[in-house]
Amino acid sequence: MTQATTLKEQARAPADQTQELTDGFHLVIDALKLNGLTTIYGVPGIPITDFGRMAQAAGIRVLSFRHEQNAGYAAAIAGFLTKKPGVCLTVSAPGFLNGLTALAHATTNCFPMILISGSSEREIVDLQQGDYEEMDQLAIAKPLCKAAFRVLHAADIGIGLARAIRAAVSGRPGGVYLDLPAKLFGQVMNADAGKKSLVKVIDAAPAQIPAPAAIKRALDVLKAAKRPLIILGKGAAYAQADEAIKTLVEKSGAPFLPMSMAKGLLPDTHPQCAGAARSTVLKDSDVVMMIGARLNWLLSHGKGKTWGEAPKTFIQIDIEPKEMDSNVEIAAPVVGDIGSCVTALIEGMGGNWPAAPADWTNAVKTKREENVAKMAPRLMNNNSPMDYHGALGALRTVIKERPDAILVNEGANTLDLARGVIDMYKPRKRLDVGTWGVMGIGMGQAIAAAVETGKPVLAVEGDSAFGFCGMEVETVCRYNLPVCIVVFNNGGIYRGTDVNSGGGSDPATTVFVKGSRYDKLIEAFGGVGVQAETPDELKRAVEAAMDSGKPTLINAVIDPAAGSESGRIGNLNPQSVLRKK
Ligand SMILES: Cc1ncc(C[n+]2csc(CCOP(=O)(O)OP(=O)(O)O)c2C)c(N)n1
Ligand SMILES: [Mg+2]
Repeated sequence: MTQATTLKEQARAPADQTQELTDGFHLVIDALKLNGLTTIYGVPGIPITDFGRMAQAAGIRVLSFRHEQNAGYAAAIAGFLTKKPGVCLTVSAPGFLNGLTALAHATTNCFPMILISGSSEREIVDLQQGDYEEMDQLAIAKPLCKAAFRVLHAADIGIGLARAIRAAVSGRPGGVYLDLPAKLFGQVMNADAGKKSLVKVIDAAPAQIPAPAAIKRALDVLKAAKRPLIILGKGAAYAQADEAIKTLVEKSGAPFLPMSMAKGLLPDTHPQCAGAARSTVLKDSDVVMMIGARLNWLLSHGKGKTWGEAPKTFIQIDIEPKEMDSNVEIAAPVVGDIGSCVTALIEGMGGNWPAAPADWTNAVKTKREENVAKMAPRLMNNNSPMDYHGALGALRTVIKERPDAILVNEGANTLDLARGVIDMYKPRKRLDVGTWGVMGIGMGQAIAAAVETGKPVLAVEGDSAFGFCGMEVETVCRYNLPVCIVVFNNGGIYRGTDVNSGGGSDPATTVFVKGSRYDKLIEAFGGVGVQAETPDELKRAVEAAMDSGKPTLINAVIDPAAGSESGRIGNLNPQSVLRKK
C-alpha cells in the first residue's frame, strides 16, 4: 500500500484489495517532482490545503503567502530567474482571481509561470447552481495567458502538466493556467498505471535556430552602419546566453543600451555602455540591433521625437516572429532563440569584423562622461530629509560593493531614479515592475529571488508601491529570508505635498499619513526595523542588514517635495485643452 492509500480509499476500492493505489493529490506532486518543479508559491484553502501539506511532506518547498497576488509575482520572477515555470497555487474563485494579475503580468513580460488553481464542481459550476466559490475559471483565464488547460481525470494529470510546462517555456515564454477541480485530487487509480501516466518533458524549450539568410542580412546591415546601437532587453537576460552576448557586443564595438532588467548583462560600467547617454544614442544612431527587446511604449514604439531625425534601420532578434514589424519596419528580422541567434551572428562576423566607427563611439563616450560627471555631486549630498539622489547614492555604493546581491525596485520616482543611479554588474540582478510598470511586485520578487538564488536581496520600494505588498514582510520573517527592504518614505504617490484642492478635510488623493514609520511593521514579526534620516545612516543600516542576512525594513525619510509627477513618465498623463491655462 502506498502512503496515498487511506483507509477510506481502501474501503472504496472494490475489486482487488491488494493492488497499490495512488490519487490525484500524489499524481500532481509526482508529476511536478518528475519535472524538477520543486518550489510552490501560494495561499492554502479549500480545495488545495491538503495538497500543500502533502507536497511539503514529499519534499517540495511550499511557501505560503498572505495574498495570492504576491505569491503569483514570486512565481513569475522565479520563472524569469530559472527558465523553469514558476508555480503558483491558489484556491478557487477569489484566490484564483487574486493570482490572475500575476499570471497576466507573467504573460506580458514573457516569464514562464504556471498558475495552478483548485476549482469547484464542474457539474454545478456549468449549470450555475451556486457552488462554493463558483466560477468558470478556465474561460476567465484564457485571454490572460498563453495557454489554459483543465484536467478532469487523474490519469490525465501527467499529460496536463506536460502541456502546461511546454506551453510556458517553449517559444516566447508566458503564463499558463492549469485548472484542477476539487474532485480530481481525490480520484484514485492503480499506482502503476498512475506512474506510467506521468510525463517527463524532454527538451521543453527546444533551440530555435535562425535561418542563415537572416543572419547574413542582419550582418550586412550592421556592417554598413556608421552609428550602430545595440539594445538589450530582458529577453536577452532571460536567455542566459551571457557570454555570447558579451562577445557579440564587444566584437561589434557598438554602444549598447540595457533596458531596465537587462542592466548588468554587461556591467553598467562597461566602456561601451550607453545607459548614461540614452537620449543621444536613440536620436543619433543609424542602425539599431534589438536583442530580446521590444519596440513597445518603453522605447516610444521606435518612432517620434525620442528617435530623432536620423533615419533608422532596425535589426531585431526575437523568438517570436510576430514581434517583427509590430511598430516600425524591421529591415533585418532574426527569428530564433537568443543564444542560437547571437552565436550564429558571432560566427558570421568572422575574425576581422571592423569595429564601430570611432567618431561615433567617442561622441557617445563624451556624452556619457558628461552626464555621469553632472550627476556625481548630487549623489554625494548628505541632506536630511534625504532627496532621492542622496539616498540612492548610498545604495549605489552598497550594490557596487556587493555585486552578487539582487536588487528589487518599484515605485515611480523611486523606480526611475534608482534605475539610472544604481549601476548593476552582473546579469539578472535587477528585478522590477516590468512591461506594465505594475506596483506591488516588490515583496513577491524579493522572496522568490532569495529562495531561488540564495543571494541577499535589497528591495528599494516607494512607500506607495510597498503598500501593495507590505503584509508579506511577515512572510519574509517567517521564512527568515536575507531580504533588506528600504521604503522610500516621501509620504505619498510621487510626492507627499499635495493638498485637497476642494478644500475639504480629506487629504489629497496622492498623500499618506505624515511621518509614518514603516520600520515598525517588521518589528511586529521579529524582524529588524530601522529609521534612517540621512544617506550615511541609510548606508550603515543597509550594510548591517546585508551582512547579517536578517530580515530588515529601513524607513528612509525622503523629502516629500523631492519627487515629480509620475517619475519620468509624466508625459503619459492625459491632458485636456480645457484645463490648460
Ligand atoms: C497595480 C498598480 N496600481 C497603480 C499604479 C499607478 N502608480 C504608478 S506609480 C504609483 C506609486 C508611486 O508612488 P511611490 O511608490 O511612493 O513612489 P514615489 O514616486 O513616491 O517615489 C502608482 C500608484 C500602478 N502602476 N500599478
Ligand atoms: Mg512615495
